[in-house]
Amino acid sequence: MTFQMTPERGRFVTFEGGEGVGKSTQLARLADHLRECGFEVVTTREPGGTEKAEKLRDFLLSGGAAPLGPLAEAALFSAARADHVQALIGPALKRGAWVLCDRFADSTRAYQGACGGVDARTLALLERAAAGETRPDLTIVLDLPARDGLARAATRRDGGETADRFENEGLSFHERLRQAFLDIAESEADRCCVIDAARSVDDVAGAIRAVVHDRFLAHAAQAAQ
Ligand code: T5A
Repeated sequence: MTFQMTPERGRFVTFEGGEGVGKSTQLARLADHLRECGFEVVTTREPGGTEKAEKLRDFLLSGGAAPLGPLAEAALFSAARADHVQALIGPALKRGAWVLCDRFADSTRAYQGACGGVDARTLALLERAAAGETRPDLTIVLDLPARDGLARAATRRDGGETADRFENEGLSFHERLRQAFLDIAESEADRCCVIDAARSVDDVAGAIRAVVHDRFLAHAAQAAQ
């Protein structure tokens, strides 16, 4: 089905969750589906998405900022986010595109906040400075036991990648992380939707498509009839 209606401002959908839960896989699946529906779709990721932010990504994920502590890391993730929002996400939303982003500010709240100990008020200030009014319309939280996500991430690395700064943390860190994302989803239930990521790629993709159709496309489909 092709949808004729383009919203004045595009839709901003973020994918969140622990390591290896399937965010990149599912983001690509949803992008394909939305393009088949006739929408312009921009896919991107954090940290990264722009040339300057990708440079910060390399530094952060290689562990370069780790000795400075979680507050410095939060500030650098936020600096990358500010450029990303200003140069890529904001303009795309303004012209009516869908933006699908692999991680966003919830990752800072979970990794540097809940797991790193940076206080919520400081993170809220950083979030506001970096993203301003640009907030996700929908956040898909992919939920999977930490051990299973780490095993999936390790399988992906069989291709030759090495474990990054956060994949190297212990299992208890990743279990706290999983709970942190569930807590965020519970506290912002209007924005967030938790999806059981333990199922097959096709089943998870179907569940995400159903949420997106319910939230954004059901009205457009009726209007187009
Ligand atoms: N970070 C990020 C912060 O600390 N603070 C921040 O503010 C931000 C923005 C980013 C790191 O930075 C941290 C968090 C992260 O540690 P990254 O490389 O983007 O690093 O790492 P992740 O986001 O964790 O991405 P991963 O690639 O590890 O995991 P994904 O994207 O969740 O999983 P995906 O799709 O690559 O799948 C992993 C493997 O599982 C398979 C895939 O084929 C792949 O091999 N798979 C499945 N297998 C079975 N069943 C399914 N349903 C499957 N779905 C996927």
